Amino acid sequence: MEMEQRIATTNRVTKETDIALTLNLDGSGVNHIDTGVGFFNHMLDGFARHGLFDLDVVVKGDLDVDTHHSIEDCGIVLGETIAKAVGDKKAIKRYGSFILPMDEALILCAVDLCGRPYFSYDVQFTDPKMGEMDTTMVQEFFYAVSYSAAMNLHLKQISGRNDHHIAEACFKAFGKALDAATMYEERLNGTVWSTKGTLGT
Ligand SMILES: [Mn+2]
Repeated sequence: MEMEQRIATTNRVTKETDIALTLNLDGSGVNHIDTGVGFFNHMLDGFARHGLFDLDVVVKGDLDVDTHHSIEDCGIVLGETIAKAVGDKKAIKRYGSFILPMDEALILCAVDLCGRPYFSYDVQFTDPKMGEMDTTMVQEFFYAVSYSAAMNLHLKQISGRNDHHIAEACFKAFGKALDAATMYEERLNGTVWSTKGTLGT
């Protein structure tokens, strides 16, 4: 089957954030990420690199308040862009999962690009912050992604003690799971993999 590159861009401006994001699902992990939050940049780099997505993102947010709006809105925009990039979902595998180890941390991520948002999160952090990023924002970010992409997303911590490892394993596992779900399945011959015949809603 012919491989066309699936690229989408979203620009979103509110009183709290100004975000420009471009995602190529058929990339190689090349990325330019500037969210204004160093630890969050590091997380998105892990997502893009290990999902083999090309990702350009610039977030100008109200960091004088805190990191909340910048990270949550980036999740909304990433989810929207994923939805645009997968398009009609013809011939994609739809489901993807990965269990990603990072030293003592072990994180399970499973996604279904089914068109219905659902978010299940079972991850525990010890400290309130990782760098400038509040640990609670990991949950807020993935919730926003799952709802705006209309995907079913499960993140489950199997083990882990170090917050940096746990968070990074979540982002990398999500990259790997989403990569698996967006890959083409040739045996579908261009059809949508659903008993309903659609992966809309
Ligand atoms: Mn790291």
